[in-house]
Amino acid sequence: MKDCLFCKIANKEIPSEAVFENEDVFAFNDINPEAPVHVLVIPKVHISSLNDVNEENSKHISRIFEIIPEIAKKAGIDESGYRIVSNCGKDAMQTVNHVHFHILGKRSLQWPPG
Ligand code: DGP
Repeated sequence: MKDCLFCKIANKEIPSEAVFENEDVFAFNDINPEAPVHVLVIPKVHISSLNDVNEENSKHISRIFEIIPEIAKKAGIDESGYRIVSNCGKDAMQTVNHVHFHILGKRSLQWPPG
């Protein structure tokens, strides 16, 4: 999608610190890390939010979950643990309208989130 920040990051029009890439998925370090490990994982195709996941595009989301263990292992958080977050919409404070999954780790995380 033309004016989408994360489409531009996935297309390398905007630089990022990439940590993983395959034909469907791009993962990069969050610009404002909330934990020592804070990676964002996105589908390369534009899907605005979790509300727009459907039977046709859900394979791009499942690809993300196939590679999360690999990213976690590479980041050294597979054994200590980590949290996956996807903010959807206003109340959850989604700020970028391209579905993304935060991987947060390497510190003790609180529950419930604010
Ligand atoms: P959310 O609030 O769930 O929509 O999270 C969006 C995240 O995206 C937020 O943690 C900051 C991150 N972010 C925003 N702009 C950029 C950027 O240009 N580069 C990178 N690497 N991360 C960004």
